[in-house]
Amino acid sequence: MALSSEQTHCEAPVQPWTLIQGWVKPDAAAFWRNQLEESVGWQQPIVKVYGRQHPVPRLTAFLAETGVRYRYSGTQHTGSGWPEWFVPLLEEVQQTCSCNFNGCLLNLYRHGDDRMGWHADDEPEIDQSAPIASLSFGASRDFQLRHRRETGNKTSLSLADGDLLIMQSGCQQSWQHCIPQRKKIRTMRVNLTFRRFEMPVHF
Ligand SMILES: O=C(O)CCC(=O)C(=O)O
Repeated sequence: MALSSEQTHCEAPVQPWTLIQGWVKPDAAAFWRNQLEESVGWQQPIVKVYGRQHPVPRLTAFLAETGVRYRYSGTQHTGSGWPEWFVPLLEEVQQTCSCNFNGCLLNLYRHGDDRMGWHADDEPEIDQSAPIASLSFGASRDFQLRHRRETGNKTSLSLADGDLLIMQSGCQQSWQHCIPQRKKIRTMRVNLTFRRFEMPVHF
């Protein structure tokens, strides 16, 4: 019986991401961490899980070009334009990733109890032909990935202050990721995921 190429090769799945450690230098990272903590309108959305309402275990915000729409944590968010102070950071990320990102989801983990469960950023409004760039400031946190075909096999990256992780196009279709709880961590972390959204079509 002929074996398919998948059966004959049994290769580990390719890892479609690139981690650039220290992409933002420490002084600039301290500046951005403070700026983000103070200038962003952080919120703690409430989500319904098994019929009960729970606050999500972290703070969130959404910045985007006017008109970009994104539904997360049960709520529809609409971009109202990039704040001026944010543009220099956005432009650096766009240049490194060669991608004209039009939205950014921000997460603030106040301490190690704050976390994010397993998921993929594969919602229909995200342009899956574009990369997703994840920029971290503050406390180092483990970022775990697992392939959808091998969910018992986890890869863990430590994302530290100033690190830029680029998840290439296609990553979200095959891989999931999470930020697990780490009880011993007492300091905060801010993470920005830059994304390219499809613009709504108006008739
Ligand atoms: O905080 C992180 O590094 C991950 C954020 C994330 O998974 C997301 O925004 O979808």
